[in-house]
Amino acid sequence: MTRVSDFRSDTVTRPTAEMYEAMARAELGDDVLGDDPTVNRLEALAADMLGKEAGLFVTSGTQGNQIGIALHCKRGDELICEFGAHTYNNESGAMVVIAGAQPRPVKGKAGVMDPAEVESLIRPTNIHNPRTALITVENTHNGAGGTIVPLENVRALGEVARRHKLKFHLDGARLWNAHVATGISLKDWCRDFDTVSVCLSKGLCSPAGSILVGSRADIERGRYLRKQLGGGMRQAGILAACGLVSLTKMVSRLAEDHRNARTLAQGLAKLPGVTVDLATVQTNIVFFALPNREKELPQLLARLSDKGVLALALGGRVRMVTHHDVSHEDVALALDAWKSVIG
Ligand code: TLP
Repeated sequence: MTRVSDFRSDTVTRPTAEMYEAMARAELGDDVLGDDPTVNRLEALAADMLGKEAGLFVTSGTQGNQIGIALHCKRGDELICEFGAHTYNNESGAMVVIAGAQPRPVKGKAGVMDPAEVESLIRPTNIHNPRTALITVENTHNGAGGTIVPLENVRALGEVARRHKLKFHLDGARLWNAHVATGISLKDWCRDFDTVSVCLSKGLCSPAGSILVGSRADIERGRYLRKQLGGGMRQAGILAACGLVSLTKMVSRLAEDHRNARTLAQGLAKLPGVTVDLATVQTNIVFFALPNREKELPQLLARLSDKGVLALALGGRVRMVTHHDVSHEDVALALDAWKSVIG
């Protein structure tokens, strides 16, 4: 069988051997009744690591974000988010359906919004306007290429939110990568936010699951919303056992993924007709373009796949993501495959 190097996402990883063992040994209960000890441990650990009062194990990053948004926005409220945000572009319009909130996107630079611009978009109170209720940030920013939203920017946006009594939510699906790349503690990254959603299945090898953290009161209400969304899982300790391995063993190794992404990006930049903005390659995501060959992308990716390398076409560009299950050799293989496919 040909070896497959799957760079489509850091969600494609399989559970590690330690996770399979943890699943087999996990102490279980019924989490809807609140007595699954493994889920309770995971929620408490995540809350502690991120510096918040409480945590809620949810099915996915989308569910974590949407519960966060629904906690802070009433029907008809508006939230300010970055133009390329996952919550705005890739969550199937959920904020409109679930919270009933409408987005006010702001075009950022590499995913970073200008605090003055954000502040200028906050609606004055009158009967014509929707009420601005929430500012959201995505860190790292997937659509911008895994870029890090700098801490000073987070602080400045948090300041705007507080000044206008708005809530502040972080889509921290890949906050781990920002933490490892900068050395800034998770607690520091989370300090300004009311709620933070983090993923266990992106880069950290868990098969499923995310955690929403925040105040005890928000998380209590979040538990109710999770039930409404059908996210109440019973012996969820099976999954939480993997989550505990993710949080305790899998975070620091992300540095290796970052090194592999850099090698991949530098190699791609040397190929004829490939455009990569190396400045945006800050963590584990590489976006690149093949100018004037956008229409050929499906065929090029199919030929790449015949060579055992998988990548994704997103918005006219190619995205490749490094993770636990692709090695330095896979990167070399991918570069060779691209070389021959590009012709
Ligand atoms: N992102 C997926 C795709 O949906 C694009 C990926 O392969 O990167 N926030 C961010 C920043 C994300 O990148 C994702 C997943 C989510 C939230 C949603 O997580 P899930 O898929 O668990 O709902």
